Amino acid sequence: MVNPIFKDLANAIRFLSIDAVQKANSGHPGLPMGMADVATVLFKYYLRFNPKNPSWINRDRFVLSAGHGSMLLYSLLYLTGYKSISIKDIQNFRKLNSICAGHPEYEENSGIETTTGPLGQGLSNAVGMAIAEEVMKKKFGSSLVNHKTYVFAGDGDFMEGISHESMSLAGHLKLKNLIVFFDNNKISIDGPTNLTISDNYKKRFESYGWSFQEVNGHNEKEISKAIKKSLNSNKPNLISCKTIIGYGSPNKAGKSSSHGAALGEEEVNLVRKKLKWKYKPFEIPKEIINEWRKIGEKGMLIEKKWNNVFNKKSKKIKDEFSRVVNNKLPKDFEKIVQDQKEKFFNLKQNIASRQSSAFVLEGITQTLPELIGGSADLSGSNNTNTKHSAIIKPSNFKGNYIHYGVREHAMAGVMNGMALHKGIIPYGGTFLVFLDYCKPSLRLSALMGLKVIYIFSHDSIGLGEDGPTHQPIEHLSHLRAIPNLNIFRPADTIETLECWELALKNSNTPSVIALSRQKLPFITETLSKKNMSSLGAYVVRKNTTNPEVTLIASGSEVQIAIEAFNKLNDININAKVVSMPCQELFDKQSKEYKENIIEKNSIKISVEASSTHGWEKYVGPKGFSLGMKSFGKSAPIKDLYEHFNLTSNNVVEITKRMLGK
Ligand SMILES: Cc1ncc(C[n+]2csc(CCOP(=O)(O)OP(=O)(O)O)c2C)c(N)n1
Repeated sequence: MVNPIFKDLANAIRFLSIDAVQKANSGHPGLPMGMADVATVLFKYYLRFNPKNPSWINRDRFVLSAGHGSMLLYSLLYLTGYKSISIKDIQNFRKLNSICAGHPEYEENSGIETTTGPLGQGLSNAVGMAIAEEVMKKKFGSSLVNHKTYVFAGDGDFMEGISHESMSLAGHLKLKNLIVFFDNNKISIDGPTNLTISDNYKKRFESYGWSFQEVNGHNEKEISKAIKKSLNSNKPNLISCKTIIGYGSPNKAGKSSSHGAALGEEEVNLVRKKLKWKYKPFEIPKEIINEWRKIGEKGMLIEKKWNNVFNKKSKKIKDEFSRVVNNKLPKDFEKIVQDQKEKFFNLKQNIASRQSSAFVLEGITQTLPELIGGSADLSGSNNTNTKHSAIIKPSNFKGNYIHYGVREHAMAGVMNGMALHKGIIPYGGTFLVFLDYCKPSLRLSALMGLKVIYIFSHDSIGLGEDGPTHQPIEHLSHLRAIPNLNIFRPADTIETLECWELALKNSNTPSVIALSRQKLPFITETLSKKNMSSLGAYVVRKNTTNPEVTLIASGSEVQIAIEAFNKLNDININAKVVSMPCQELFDKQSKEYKENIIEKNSIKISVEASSTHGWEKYVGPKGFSLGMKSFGKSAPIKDLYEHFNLTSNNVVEITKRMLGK
C-alpha cells in the first residue's frame, strides 16, 4: 500500500512536469511520470545532497542519462529547494535562456551535474564520476570522500554502443559506488522495444560483473529495498525498474505517445482526475512543498558534519584537497615548466611530438597528482604512460593511469565524468583518426567547458604504412569547427611543452593535442620565457621586413615550410615562416598582431598534411593551401609526402608561380 504522503510527493513531480511540457507545448512527459516514484524514494531516503550548496564535493551525484526526461530533474531541484530553479524557471521550460532547457545543461553549482540528451553519455559520465570518487577516496581517505553515483537510464541509453563500453569498463573496475536505475518501460519513440531489441538484461549485466535486481518501479518498498541492498554491494549495481511510461495518463500511459509530446489539455485534465490532483498548473500545496523542502534540508546537516571532519584535517591535507577540487595548479608548476623548457632547448632533440609529449608528462606527472591519464589500448603508441604512471586496477584505485581498453567513446565520456566530479584532470589517448569513435563525447567536453585533454597521436599521413584507414584527413578541420575547443598541433619539443602547459591552464576549454608518429626536427631558434604557442601563431623564420611570401604551417609541416624558406632564400625570394600550433588562440589575438604575423602585402601559402578546408581564412582568396584533397595511401612516409606533393620543392614552385617568377 502506497503511503499517501509518498504518493503526493511523487505526483508533485508528475504534475510540474506535465504542466511545464503542456505550457511549452514541447518536451517529454512520459519519463517523469514513469520514474517519479523511483526518484521520490531515492531523494527522500538515500541521496545525500545539499540544495544550499550544490557543489559540496562529497555529495552523491545524480545523473539523468535519459536527458529527454529533463522535467523530472528540474522538478526535483525546485521541490527540494535549489536556488537555481524557481517556479518561474519551470514555467519557462524550453524558453530562451531558461535554466530549464530542453535537455539538462550542465551549470556549475546548479544541481545539474552534467549535460545529457545524447543517449548513453550520462552513463559514461557516471562511470567517470564513480572512478573519480574512488581515486580521490584512495588519496584523501574515506572520511572525506565516500559518496555514491546514481543514474537514471532508459531503454535508449542501453541500446547505444557507449553503454556497452562504459558498463563493461565499470564491471571490470568493480565500481561498487555506481547505482544505475533502468527505466524499464519497454517503450521508445518508434513503439514497443520488442520492435528492436531482444537482449536479456539480467544476463547482459551479470556478464559485465554487475549486480542485477528487478523491482516494480511504482512500489516504494521494493525500490527502497533494492537501493539498500546496492549500498552494500561489491559490484556496480543495476536496478531494473519495471515502470509504466506516462503513468497516470488514462489514454497515453504505457504508449509511446506519452514519450515526447505534450499530453494535450484534455488529457492533462484526465490525469488530474485519475491521480486525484486538485491543484492548478504549477500550484504545489504548502504541505507537499514543505515535505520536499525538509528532504532538501537534511543535506545541510550532513554537509555540516562533513565540514567538521574536514576542518580537523591537517593544513597540508586541507590545502591540497582544496587545490585540486578548485582546479588550481600547484605553486611550483610554472617553475617546473620553465626548467623543462630550458632543458628541452639545450637538448634540441629531433623526436616525434608523441615522444616530446611523453617527456613533458614525465616532467609534470609527479607535481600533478590530479592528472589521471589513459589510452584506448594504444599506450605505447600515444606515449601516454610514463615511468611515473601507476595503473588503476579493479578494486584498487591507487594509481594515475587507466587502461581504457579499445573503448574510445567510453574513454571520452568517462573523462568528462571525471572532470565534472572535480579533483581530477583527465587526459586520454588514441589515434587522431579514431576521433570518429569518440566525437560525441568530445563535443560534450566542449559544450560543457571541461578541462579534458585529448592526446591524439599519428596525426597525419606521416604515420605511413598503416594506410588510409589510419590516416586522418578531415579530422583537424572537423575538430576546428567545434566551438570552445583548442586544437594544438605542436612542431617540436618546445611547442609540445607549451601546448601541454596551455591545456593544463585552460579551465573551461578542452584541448586536443595532435601529435606526430614521425620524428620532427627541433625548430626553436631562441629560448623564450613567454609561451609563444599561447599566441596561436608566431614567426619562426624571417630575414627581411618585407617578405614576398608568408608560409604558414603547423606541426610536422613546419619543417617543410622552413626548408622551402631556405630554398627561396637561395634564389633571392624573401619569405617568412609562421608556425601556427593553435588556430583558435591565434583567432583571439588583436588585429594588429594578426596582421603583423600574416603579412598583408605578401602572398600566403599554408602547408598542413590534412584537409585544406578552413585554411582559406588565413591565406585569403589569392592564397594557396597545400594539403590533402583525397584519402591517404599505405606506403613509407617519404614516398607518401612525395606522392602527395607535400614537399619543400613544391612550395618553392608554387611560390614562384604565384609571384610570376
Ligand atoms: C544518441 C541519441 N540518439 C537519438 C536520440 C533521440 N531520442 C531521444 S529519446 C529517444 C528514445 C529513448 O527511449 P527510452 O530511453 O525508452 O525513453 P522513454 O521512451 O522511456 O522516455 C530517442 C531515440 C537521442 N536523444 N540521442
